[in-house]
Amino acid sequence: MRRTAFYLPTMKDTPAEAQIVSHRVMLRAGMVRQCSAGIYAWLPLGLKVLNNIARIVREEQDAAGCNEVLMPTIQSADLWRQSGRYDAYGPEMLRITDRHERDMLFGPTNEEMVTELFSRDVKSYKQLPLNLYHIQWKFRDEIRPRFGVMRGREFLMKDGYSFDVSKVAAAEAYKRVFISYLKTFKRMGLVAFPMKADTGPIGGDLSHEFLIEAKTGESEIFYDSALNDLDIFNTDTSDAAALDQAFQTLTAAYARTDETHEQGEFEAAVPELRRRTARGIEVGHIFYFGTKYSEPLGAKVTGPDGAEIDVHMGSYGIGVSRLVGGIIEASHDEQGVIWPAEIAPFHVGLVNIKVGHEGCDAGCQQLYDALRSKGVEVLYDDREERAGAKFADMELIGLPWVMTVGPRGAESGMVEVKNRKSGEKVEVAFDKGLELVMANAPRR
Ligand code: P5A
Repeated sequence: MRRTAFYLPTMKDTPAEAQIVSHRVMLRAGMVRQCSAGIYAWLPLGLKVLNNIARIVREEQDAAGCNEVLMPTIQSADLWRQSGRYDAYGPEMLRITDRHERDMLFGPTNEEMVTELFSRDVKSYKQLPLNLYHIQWKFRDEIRPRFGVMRGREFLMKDGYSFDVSKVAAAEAYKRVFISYLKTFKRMGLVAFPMKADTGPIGGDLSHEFLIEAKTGESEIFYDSALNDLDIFNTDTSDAAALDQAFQTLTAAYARTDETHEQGEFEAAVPELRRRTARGIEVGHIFYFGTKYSEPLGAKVTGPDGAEIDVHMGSYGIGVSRLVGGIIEASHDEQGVIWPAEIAPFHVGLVNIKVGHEGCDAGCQQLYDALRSKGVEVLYDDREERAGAKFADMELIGLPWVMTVGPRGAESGMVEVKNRKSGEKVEVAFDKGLELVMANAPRR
C-alpha cells in the first residue's frame, strides 16, 4: 500500500482526553476516532489490526473444533424474559422498541439466543458435543466508558457457547477452551494468566478470567515463573486425563494478590524463588453454568436410554476490540507501538527519503514490488514530506521492520533495515535486506 493512497490521519500532538498509552497511541496513529462516548469508528490502520486479531481468534477456535456462526446484534426481549435476565441485567442493557412497540435490545451477550437456536435443531445426544461461536459487536451501556476501546460501550467480542450431555463432558469442553485460549493469546505475542473469577451476570459456578501482562493493568497477580517454560501446547487435548493434568497445573500457578485464600494455595504450590508478581488486563473470560439457560429455554436432548436431558452449557468470551488496546499496553515504547508480527497492520514500512530522486524512487519501487510479489504486506511512504516526519510516523505505527532508501544508498544498491523492537539498524544490499525482513513475515 502506498502511503499517498492510504487513509492514515496521524497526529503529532497528544490528545488531551486520553488517559492511557494505548488510547493516546490509537488516536495519534489514526487507528480509531470516537463517535460518541465509548463508541468508536475504526480507520483503516486500526481495522487491519482488529481483523488480524479476529483472524487468529477464528483460526484457534476452528482448530479447537468450534463452529462459527453469526447471530444478530438485535435480539427480542422475550427470550431474556424467559431466562429471567431481562430485568436482572439492569441499565447496562440498551433497550429498544420497534415500530410495532415490540421490546427489543442490542445484545450485550448471547447465551439466550444461542440456546434457543440450538434447541430448534439439536434433539439427540448423538449431535453433541457442540460449540458454536461468533465474532460480533456487543453493546453494554457502561457507566464509565473509558480508556478508549478497552472499555467501550460498543465493542467486538468473540463469544462461544458449549453444549454437552453431562457436567463431566461440559467440564472437559471448558478445559479444552481454556487451553485453546492460552494458545490464542500466545500467538498474539502475549503471556496470558488464567485466574479464578466471579461469574457476575452470566452466572454459574466455575469461571476463569484471562489477563495479559501490562504495566498499566488494573489487577495485580502472582504467578509461577516456571510456567514460562511449560509446553502446554503439546498437551493432547483429546485425552481427558492429560487435559485435566494441564488444567490443574495451570490453575495452581496463579493467584490474585488481593485474595488471601488464593495466596495460601499459591504459596503451597509454588516455591518462593519461582514466585513473581505482575499487573494484568482482562481480555478473556470463560464460564461453566450448567443448565441455567437450557432449563428455562427448553434446550433438551434425548439420551441413549431415551430419557430427556437438559444440556450442560458454558460460555467463552474474548474481547477482540479490547485486545487492540491491550496489546499496545503490553508492547510499546516512548515513540509508539511495537506490534507482534502476527498482529502488525503491515509487516514492513518502506521510507523513501527523497521522493522525486530517480535512484530513491527506483530503489523503493524495486523493494516494494519484491515484497508484494512474496505476499508480504508493506506500507510505502511515498509522500513528499520530511524524512524526520516519516520516521516518527513509522515509529508511532510500530511496524516490525522499516526499510529506508536514501540518495546515497540507492546509488550503491544499499538499504537501511531497522528492527522496531530491538532498535537495531543495518545497512545491507537490497537482497540481504529483503531476506532479513521476510524471515518472520506472515504471508497473506
Ligand atoms: C462469555 C461470552 C461474557 O459476556 N458471555 C459470552 C460471556 N463474558 S464477559 O466477561 O462479560 O465478556 C467477555 C470479554 O469481553 C470483553 N469486554 C469488553 N471489551 C471492551 N469493552 C467492554 N465494555 C467490555 N466488556 C467486556 C472482555 O475482554 C471480556 O473478557
